[in-house]
This record gives sequence, C-alpha cells and structure tokens, in this order.
Amino acid sequence: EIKKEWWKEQVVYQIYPRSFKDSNGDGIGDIPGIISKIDYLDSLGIDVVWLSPHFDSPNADNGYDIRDYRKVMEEFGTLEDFDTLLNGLHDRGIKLIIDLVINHSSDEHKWFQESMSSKDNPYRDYYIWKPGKETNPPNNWPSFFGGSAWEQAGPDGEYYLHYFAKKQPDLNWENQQLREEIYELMRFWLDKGVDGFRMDVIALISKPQNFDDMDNEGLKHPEYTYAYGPRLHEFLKDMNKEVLSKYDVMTVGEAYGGNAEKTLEITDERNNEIDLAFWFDAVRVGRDNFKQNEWTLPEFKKLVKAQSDVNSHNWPTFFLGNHDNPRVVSKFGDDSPEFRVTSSKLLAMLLLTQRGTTFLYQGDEIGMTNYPFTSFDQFDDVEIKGNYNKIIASGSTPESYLADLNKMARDHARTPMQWSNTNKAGFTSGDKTWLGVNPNYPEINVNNNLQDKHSIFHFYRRLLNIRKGNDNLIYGDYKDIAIDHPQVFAYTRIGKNKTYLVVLNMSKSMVDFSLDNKFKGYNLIINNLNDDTTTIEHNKLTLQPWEARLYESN
Ligand code: ISL
Ligand code: CA
Repeated sequence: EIKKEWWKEQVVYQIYPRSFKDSNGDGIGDIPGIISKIDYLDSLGIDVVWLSPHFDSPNADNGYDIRDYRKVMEEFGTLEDFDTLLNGLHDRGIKLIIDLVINHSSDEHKWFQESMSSKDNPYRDYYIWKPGKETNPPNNWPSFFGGSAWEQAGPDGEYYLHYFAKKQPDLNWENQQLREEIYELMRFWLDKGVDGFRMDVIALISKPQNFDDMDNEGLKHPEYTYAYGPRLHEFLKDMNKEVLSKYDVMTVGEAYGGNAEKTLEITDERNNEIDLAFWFDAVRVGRDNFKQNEWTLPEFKKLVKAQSDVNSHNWPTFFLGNHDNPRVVSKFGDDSPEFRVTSSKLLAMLLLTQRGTTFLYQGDEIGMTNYPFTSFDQFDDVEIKGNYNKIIASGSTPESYLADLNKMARDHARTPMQWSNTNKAGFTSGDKTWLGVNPNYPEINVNNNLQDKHSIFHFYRRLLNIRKGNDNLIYGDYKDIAIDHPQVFAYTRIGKNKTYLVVLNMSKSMVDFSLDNKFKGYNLIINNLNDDTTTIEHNKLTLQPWEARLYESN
C-alpha cells in the first residue's frame, strides 16, 4: 500500500531563468519576466515550479556556482522580485521549489576567499585542501568539466578540490560548522515560504576520504568514485532532522553517479533523508559520455520499468529532459516538420501517464527542438569548452565533436523560450540574447500554440487535466504489456477502481498492434491525431506514425 503524499501527485515545471523571459531588454531572462508569465503557467495547469538557480553568481556555470546564497543574481532581479514571484505563484495554488547547490560554491563566495587566504584561516576547512605531489596535484582525479579536479591557489601552494569547473570549489561536508551554515541558508529560504528544494548533485557531498588515484576504469566514469561517499546517509539524515522535517516541503535529489540500489536508500521513506531522486538511466539511454549512440525502444522501456518498479517505501520520478539534456522531441520523438507535433504530443502522453512525480521542462510543452549548431562559438556551456581538449585528444575531430554536440549538448535546452513570431521570439525587446534563439521560432512559439486548439500546448493541458487529482492514474500500478515490441510502447496503469491503457507508436511507420481481449470495452479518452473518442471493439489496433492513445476502463 502506497502512502498518499501531496508531493507524489505533482507535475513540476522546470524554469531555467536565464532563458525563460527577459523583462528589461538586456537579453537575459529574469524574475520579473517569469512573473509576467505566471498566468501562462497557470493556464497550462502545472502544480509546482522548479526554478534553476536564481542566486548571486558570477555565472561560470549559469548559476550553479553560487557567490551568495542569500542574494538574488543581479541580472535576475531582487529579493523583492523573488517574493513577488513566490506570492504570485502561491496565489494561483502553484508551489515553488528552488535549486539548492550545496556540493560546491563559487570561488568568489566569501567562504572560499577566506579559505584560500591562508592555512590558518577559520574558513580553511570549509573546502578541501591538500598539498600536491611534487609538481603534480594530490591525485589523478578528473573534473567533469575537463582537466584535473585539483587547482592550486592561495599563498601556501596547496590544491583545492573541484569536481566541476575550477570556479566551483567543493565544500567540505566533514566540517560541522559548514553543515550548520548550510542548514541556516536552507532555513532562510524555507522561512520565506518556498515549498522545497531540488538538490544539485546531492550524492556527491560526502567525499571518499582516501583520495587514492583512480584506475583507468574509474577514470572513465569518475562519478562512481565521487558519488555515495561514506557519510552521505549520515549527512542527509541530519539535514532532514535539523531542517527539512520542520517544514512541509518536497525534496528531489539529483542522484547522479549511483545505481538503483544506492538511490533507493536515500529516498526510502523509512530512512528520513530525501523524498525523491532523479534517475538518469532512461533519460540518458544510448549516452556514452559525449556521444549519443543509437538505442532501441525495448532498451528504453526496460529502463523506464526499472524506475517504476521501486518498492512501496519509495516513489519514482519521471522526466524526459532538463537543462542538461537535449530537447525531448529531438531525442525521443521526431523533430522533422512531418512528425514534430504528433511526436511531441506522444511524448506528452508518455510523460503524464507514468508512475511518479512528473517533471516537465520549459518549452517542451510547445515542442521546442534542438538548435542547429554550426560552429563552436555558438555554444555557451562551460562543459563543452572545458572538455574540448580531452575530446580531441581522445580521437574526435572538431567536426565529429560538433556532430555529437548537435545530438546531446546541454545548450539545446537553454536557448531562449520562444513566445511569439516577433523579434527574438518575443523573449526580449532588445537586439541580443545571451544564447542564440532557435531559427525555427516563427513557427514554434507559444502564441501559435495558444491560438491553435489542436496544438501541443493544448494537448498538454488536456492531459494535465486528466491527471490532476486522479488517484487511479497517479498511484496505479505500472505494467508494460509489450516490453519487447520494437515500435510500440504499451502499458497499463491499474488503479483501485479504474485501469488506464496507454498505447504509443514510437516510430514513423504504421503498425498493427494486438490487444488482449480483456481490453474490450475500454474507452479512448484522448489521442494525438484527432478529437475522436471510441471504444475498443476489436483486439487489433492499427496505429498511425507516432500515434498515441489513452484508454480508460469503464
Ligand atoms: O550534464 C551533465 C553531462 O552533460 C552531467 O554530467 C551534469 O553535470 C550532472 O548531472 C550534474 O549536473 C548538475 O550539476 C552541475 C551543473 O552544471 C548542472 O547544470 C546541474 O544540473 C554542477 O553544478
Ligand atoms: Ca533581463
């Protein structure tokens, strides 16, 4: 028996503030911009907004490098703007969760400035410092963003640890005082009334303390060495006890670098750590570091099933994209003019009929696509620049790296939101944007979607409406009924008093699909090709390319 909790029932909409809506013409999205779109979010029908980092930051990694945890990034606005946003969302019954980046800070944070200044500084131990080995760093650990994970700094010639960019020094969670400072800043935002946190790379906070060199296998996937360190559970339990348990909030951890078993431990309700975690296996199907390889539908379905099959003390999450991944229609659907709309709607149905708290990324509700990058200077991402030398050294040519990036770069999801067919897609009134606007904006934009009642946006709305408050669909069991089928993704959601049947043709060819007789009499309640509703009379369905159907038992 699954325990009902409000946070299990939410559909969360992720906003990447830099790219959502610019209010003052400087080409950078901001909080007043988001405020101007609250009605839009409300009309879509989502329950929660997850705001990617909005804190003061020098933007080495677009806000995932925080200089002051209690200040709003100047480009985004002020604390008053933040309060206005929070209240505006709450007035419409929408919750707000914020992005807690506490594995590392910016090197411009005052803690780090102090820490670097001398070995005896009281803040020294807030970060992880080690002497080098002769002229080399303390060990061979690599940074996810290229080069060594160690950087020499300060007058003593020691090295500090940074799993990400060198402007993102890792915080030393071994230090009790640091932990308490973090609890304090969490309380600062919780006392304002935020409804929870998305916790950036939370599985990395406890560092393996041996600092041994990695072998070649380890070097291929350093996240497995870095994640789930010896004191992770202790730290999370303590944070829960000291802070989270005192508020009625939701937490979702970016549990990057683990496996199912490890992830389930941090989200097991009996452990009192965090509520939810993102699993990346399904989203990253076919990904091998910087390459997006071919993948098959059965492979994907098995990963989805594994996520869904968690025991009753855990609750899954479901998402198909975020700010670190390509656009969903470009990866999982077909972004050609012929099938972009149909396949985007199919993905909407997949997303909103799964078991788990659901995360939808900005722009997917209007079918935004990957950006056609033609040269390196069009990218902004620190990860792409930082890893360039390593990737070329490992045998890629600039052309092949660019081709890989066109499939998987993080910047695809970060181009400005396309609001209209006017200047710069209506994102800004100015003449520049921090990252290029996708040239397809005259066709793919919010205005067009709002006006056309058969649009992707309206399809999302209808599905959100079907899902809302629907315990059978939200809590119902998940059962894949054709897991080895190469084209069709078909599953049931078996609730207490109703069963739903979802049939998705994830291919561009027509396919006949046979159903068990037990589905006779099920009613088609929504499909992505027309407004027809029918009843299943024959057990053989003929599905059009990218057709998606949702049936309900009677
Ligand atoms: O996006 C990735 C690879 O393309 C991941 O390796 C990503 O870096 C990892 O999932 C951690 O992501 C999070 O922390 C990073 C930040 O850059 C990402 O945007 C954030 O989601 C460092 O804070
Ligand atoms: Ca702005």
